[in-house]
Amino acid sequence: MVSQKLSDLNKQHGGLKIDEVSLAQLVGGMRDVQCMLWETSELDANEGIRIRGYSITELREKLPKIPNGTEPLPEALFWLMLVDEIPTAEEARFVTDQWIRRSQIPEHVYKVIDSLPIETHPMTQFSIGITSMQTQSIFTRRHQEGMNKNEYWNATYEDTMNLLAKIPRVAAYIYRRTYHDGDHIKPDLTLDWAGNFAHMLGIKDPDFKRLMRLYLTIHADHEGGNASAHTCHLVGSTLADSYLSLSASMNALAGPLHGLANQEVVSWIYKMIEILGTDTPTDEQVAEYIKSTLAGGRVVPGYGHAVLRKPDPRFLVQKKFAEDYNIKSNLIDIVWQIFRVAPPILESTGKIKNPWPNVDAHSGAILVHYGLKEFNFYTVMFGVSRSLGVLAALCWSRALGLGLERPKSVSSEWLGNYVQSKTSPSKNGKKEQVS
Ligand code: NMX
Ligand code: MLT
Repeated sequence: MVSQKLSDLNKQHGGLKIDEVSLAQLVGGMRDVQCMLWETSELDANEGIRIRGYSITELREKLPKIPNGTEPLPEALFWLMLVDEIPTAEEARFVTDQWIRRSQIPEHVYKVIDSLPIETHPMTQFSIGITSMQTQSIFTRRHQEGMNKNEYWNATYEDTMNLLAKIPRVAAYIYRRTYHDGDHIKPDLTLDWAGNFAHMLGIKDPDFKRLMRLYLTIHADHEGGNASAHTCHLVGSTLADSYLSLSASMNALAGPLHGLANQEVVSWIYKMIEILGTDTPTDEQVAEYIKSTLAGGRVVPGYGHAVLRKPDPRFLVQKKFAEDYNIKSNLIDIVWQIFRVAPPILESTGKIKNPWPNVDAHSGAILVHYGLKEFNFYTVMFGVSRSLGVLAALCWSRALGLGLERPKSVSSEWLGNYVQSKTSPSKNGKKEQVS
């Protein structure tokens, strides 16, 4: 068993050093420091994400689909993350059925969301909606009843399954409330998880259901260090249940340097179109716009990454989807034009480590094509998908019995003193060097 193996490793080799931390890493957001366990995926700087060993291209190809379907089922990805095996079509169907059965939302959740001003950002509504469902937590109830720690995994699994079943409904409710005068669409219980989400959003094109299957698969997991995953892990490590851990995770995703970038990309492009007065700009005009963004001390949204050093395969697979489904629009052309024009400009700054697009550079333009134009909602869609990865990982953290996360912090004064102690002459007259 994985948990036994881990505990044996820890007992026998607990003192083994697996990484070091430099001062720059401490100050600079802990890039690359290997200090957390995450079972479901691993990120390679050049190859991109592998979920249980499978690349984005392999997932698109190998995961089960609906009968005669073309895109992977996110249900199947969830099974893969949890079980470490690609499920059969029947096994994926089992997950779909479970989520249909568990999808009823308590009435008070709608009331909580409806009590918020209509202009409340959809991510805020989403986070509050998830928190308000915490009344349903099996883990928290059983913990109060004195649950044995060996049962934590099971209670977390039940909460996770209940929560994932409900997430698309909450998200669609927020969308229809905010942008369609509360004209809600009943779920279609014959559909798969992503297909039903597309249906409840109210976009009728059958290809949009296909897009949602792919979209909800590719945004699900990006190893453990990204802010939404790490937040879920940290909050979960206090034995907060799946609901509390996920809503915290969604608050991290709502930041502009993280998931909100998908919203920012589209609004940034629209601003360019407005300034230039054309949606067919020349390369020179796009280049000028990028340079003016940089000169204004702002980031170019959708570009750069804390780990990746090549174009994000999640960007490339969305480009491929647009090509496969023959999706054409001026906005998509601009996204591809920026892909051509931006990297050399970003590279020429000499400081941006990755001049290539990330997942968020492409997603919005395809959504606009299908009529989902309200870009403030885009991060909620990312969040629906990210729920799969962070909650699968939370189940694993419980199964492995991982403890409270609590790193050591130091002050800048401590750091200054430490540097001095390592670099100033010691008693024997020699300088100690920091390695
Ligand atoms: N535009 C302008 N400047 C950038 C960009 C960019 N796209 N990317 C990095 N830089 C700057 C960065 O701000 C930093 O500047 P300074 O030294 O003045 O503080 C410098 O380049 C070095 O940063 P890196 O080490 O290359 O990147 P880091 O790991 O610090 O940050 C991101 C990673 C993703 C936060 C950064 O690339 C960024 O802000 N990108 C734009 C926002 C975005 O697309 N976020 C979405 C990420 C994916 N997701 O979904 O979460
Ligand atoms: C993600 O999907 O979480 C983003 O690409 C950010 C990251 O991995 O750091």
